[in-house]
Amino acid sequence: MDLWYTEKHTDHSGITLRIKKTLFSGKSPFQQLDIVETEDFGRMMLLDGLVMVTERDEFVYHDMITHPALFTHPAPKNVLVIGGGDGGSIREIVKHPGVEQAVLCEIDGLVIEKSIALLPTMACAIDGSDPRVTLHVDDGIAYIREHQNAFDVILIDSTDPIGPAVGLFEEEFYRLVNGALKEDGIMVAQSESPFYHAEIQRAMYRNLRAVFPIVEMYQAFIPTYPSGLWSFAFASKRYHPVDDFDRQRAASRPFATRYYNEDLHLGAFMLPTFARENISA
Ligand code: AG3
Repeated sequence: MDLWYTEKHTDHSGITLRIKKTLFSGKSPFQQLDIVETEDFGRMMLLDGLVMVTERDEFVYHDMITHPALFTHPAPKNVLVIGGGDGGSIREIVKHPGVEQAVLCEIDGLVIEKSIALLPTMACAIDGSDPRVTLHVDDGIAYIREHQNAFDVILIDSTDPIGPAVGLFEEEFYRLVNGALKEDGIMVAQSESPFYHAEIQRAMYRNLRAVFPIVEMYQAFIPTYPSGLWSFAFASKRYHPVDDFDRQRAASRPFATRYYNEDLHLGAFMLPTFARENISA
């Protein structure tokens, strides 16, 4: 059978991947979840028809949502991930030996359950094997409200601002995140494609700047996301990701990375002009 899946990025373009077979397809109270086997990108998870991760390129996203903040903060011990039910972000966080507590707060228990069953290369640290990791199946906004002044780093590993993730792009939420961070804390949030999502970026960065003194955008190449050019928002109370970066500490990291490195940490914050303009105040 000749089976292809298309995620439309606009009404007239998108990405198309050849599918070998469907491993899971079902609906949770929050969204449609599908996990399929592709020909070129390994297993792939979709939420409401949008590509969340593939086994082949998830290393880019998960290196880049985690390591820039964890190597900018001088000693991150308590780290929270909102969303990220596949476990890829937690897998990277626990590679840092100084991390004492890694909390995952994911609204959709089905995503966690099916990731543990079908995406073991990503979910390997949320399967109960690491005592530093705790899982909460809960609304991230409610969780953050109840855990003020508790974290060094908070990562917002969300889907697009439609469906359950809408509130994670609003100023009120960023205020709660700011309060949940310690006095020198850092937040990183996935911030969509500079190529396709200029309007979302403009609103998101305006909201972040209303709350955090330091707000920077950085980029990564993620082939299966809209346009391939993806971005992250770095919002910080004290440390600047370039000026306060300890290159030597990142260079002597005690684990291997396939995308992140000490040069790329700096390069990722250097933006093409059109991307800069998306977020110019
Ligand atoms: N977070 C998904 C980013 C949004 C992708 N958007 C899209 N395909 N339209 C992924 C979670 C990985 N832990």
